[in-house]
Amino acid sequence: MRLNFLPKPKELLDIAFSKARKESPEVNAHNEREQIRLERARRISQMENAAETLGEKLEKAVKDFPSVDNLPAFQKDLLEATIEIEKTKKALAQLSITAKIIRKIQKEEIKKMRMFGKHERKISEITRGFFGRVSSTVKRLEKSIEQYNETARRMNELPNIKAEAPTVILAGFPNTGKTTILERLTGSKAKIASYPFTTQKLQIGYFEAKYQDIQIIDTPGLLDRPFEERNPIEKKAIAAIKHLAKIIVFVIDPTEQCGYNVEEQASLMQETKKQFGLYIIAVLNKADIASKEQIEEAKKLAEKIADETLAEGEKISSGLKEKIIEKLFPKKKIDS
Ligand SMILES: Nc1nc2c(ncn2[C@@H]2O[C@H](COP(=O)(O)OP(=O)(O)OP(=O)(O)O)[C@@H](O)[C@H]2O)c(=O)[nH]1
Ligand SMILES: [Mg+2]
Repeated sequence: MRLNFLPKPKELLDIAFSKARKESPEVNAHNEREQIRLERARRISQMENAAETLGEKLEKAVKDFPSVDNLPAFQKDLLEATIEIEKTKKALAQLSITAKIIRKIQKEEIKKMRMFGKHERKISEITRGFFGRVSSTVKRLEKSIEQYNETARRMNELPNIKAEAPTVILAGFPNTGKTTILERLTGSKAKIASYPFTTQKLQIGYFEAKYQDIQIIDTPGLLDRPFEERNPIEKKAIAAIKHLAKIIVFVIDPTEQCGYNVEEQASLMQETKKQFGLYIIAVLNKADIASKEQIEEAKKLAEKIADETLAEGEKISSGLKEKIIEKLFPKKKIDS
């Protein structure tokens, strides 16, 4: 769902006031008594109309806002990485209170109008009083509206990830073949999802197993370098991914064409294992162009860290997909 933004206070007031004016235009009666009666009625209806428009807009904004606490943990964590949830809750409360205050002002000023609006000057004075009070109340919403819009913007750009799908995360240095493996597994070009805190895009693909979508996520720029280089937002993103992932597929390039030697690659895998504490499948990729020795050396290092180690390459299948399915849906032992 896409959240709409709220206009700034001044704009909000303009919308409500000009609508009220338009819907209750000036009146012309034949005698003074009638004129006063009509003018009073006109002003009352303007007050009602303006208060209704403002109250409705504010209440709708609050009602439309999904409860952050009900978001799937992954999305909640992503959101928390970029906004302050408490501030958003306060902003929503402020919008809601303001809607109530406006309705209260409306009641008070209409009551005043009915009691004291006996001549033209008094009617204008009460009308000005109403619009003045409402204006200053709405103008105090400046910060809350900014916060509302900022959170709405962040929520609108949360990546469209299936929180309930079994998920595999790809990790490994750049150029080791992560995206290639994602495409091999899913048999399609990866979908690119926006990613709320960096310029990076998540790459997401799916394959079906046991009548379910298995979700594969490649996280360029996030899990492809040592962890000490992370800024606080990236650390939160990693925490978010942790909620989601069941398995890490760590891609190693035994040919070292990616620009990192196998020791460096193994050490990043060790860190990844420590960070996530998840089941790790090491894929020794590019087996079609790697020498036997290169594969052996990478394998020796990988096996010390990974739970499983497979070698694969172009036209060389390692059975990675089957391993993933096996791990996600372990066969239950049947007692006889
Ligand atoms: N020969 C061979 N080349 C491969 C294999 N897998 C990937 N490559 C090549 O390695 C290069 C990098 O592959 P990518 O899949 O883009 O690697 P990546 O890990 O996604 O890289 P970044 O997105 O930069 O992190 C590309 O030129 C691929 O064609 C393989 O199994 N065999
Ligand atoms: Mg890639």
